[in-house]
Amino acid sequence: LQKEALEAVAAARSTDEVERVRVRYLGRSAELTGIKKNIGRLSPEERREVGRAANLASREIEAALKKRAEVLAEAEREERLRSEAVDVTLPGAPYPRGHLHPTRRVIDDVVDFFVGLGYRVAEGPEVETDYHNFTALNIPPGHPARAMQATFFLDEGLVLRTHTSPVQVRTMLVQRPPVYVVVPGKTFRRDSDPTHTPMFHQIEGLAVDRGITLAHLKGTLAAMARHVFGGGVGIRLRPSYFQFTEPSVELDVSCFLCGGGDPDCRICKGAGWLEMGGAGMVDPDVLEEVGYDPEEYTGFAFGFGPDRMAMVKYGIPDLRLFFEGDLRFLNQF
Ligand code: FA5
Repeated sequence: LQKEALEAVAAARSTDEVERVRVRYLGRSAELTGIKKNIGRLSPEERREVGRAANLASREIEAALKKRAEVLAEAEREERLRSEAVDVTLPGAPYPRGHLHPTRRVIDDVVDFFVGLGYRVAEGPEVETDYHNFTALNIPPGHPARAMQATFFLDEGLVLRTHTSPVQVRTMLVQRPPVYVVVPGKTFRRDSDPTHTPMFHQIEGLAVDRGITLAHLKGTLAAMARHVFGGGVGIRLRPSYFQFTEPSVELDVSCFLCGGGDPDCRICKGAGWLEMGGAGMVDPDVLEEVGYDPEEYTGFAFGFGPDRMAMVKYGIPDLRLFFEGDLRFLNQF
């Protein structure tokens, strides 16, 4: 039995195997353990003899196991060191470098511009109350203007905000004038075509102070357009309508690629002008709603679509490309 055990120890190839041999020959149900347990049933002479032999065998097997385990553990340690070794002289694997999404670049550009003018960045929730998204902006329940912004309605008077304008309301409710904020964020509408996606971005701006006029709005937007699209561009304000501004305008930027008149222009198709977003003088009703005195304060507000601005700036024909995550597209920027 002892010889067999010692052979098994010698044959063990790993510390795990050594442990299995130990269980097999010295464990609780091993043959040798059984012999020791039953020693009491033997005659006194046999008992002494068998006891001595069994103890000797145990000790020898134990010693052999210990020695074998030490040798194998050392070998296993060396093997591990070898396999985990790092060759510091090998050239490094190139790590792919990320970069900013085109929309993010436009947002950063616009926000930088307004921060430079002294505006503060404000943010608001993407899940918005019906009150902030519509009612406080002069769009009461049942008003047809609600249907124009294909809204994702949630439970209990909540919506996914259809524009960043509710942040105007949130800002004015907690701050007294003067207010100068710029608000980048995600917005949501049930839209999908080459120039509309269900999730898109807006950048809102709001300035409320004594003596603010439409001329301030126009000068600010013109400077912003030059900052984002380059020195040569001009802007145009077209009459428009929003419930929360009066008067309201639509902002166009002159085509910085062809300047207008080139029917093959990949950006403006010859129109010469590019639509950027809406703006206007804050409606006195909105100022009253947030507790400002419209006799004392006036303000302007605007809301652009930076995704559209990025389309124009980089000449991209389909907005949906922005949100598909295709690296062949994204790696071009
Ligand atoms: C508004 O959302 C107003 N809140 C803007 C505003 C703010 C007016 C402050 C006055 C004062 P409008 O629905 O036109 O306006 O959207 C503004 C811009 O968001 C559009 O010009 C366009 O650039 C962008 N936009 C609207 N819907 C989508 C869409 N589905 N996908 C991508 N861009 C969109």
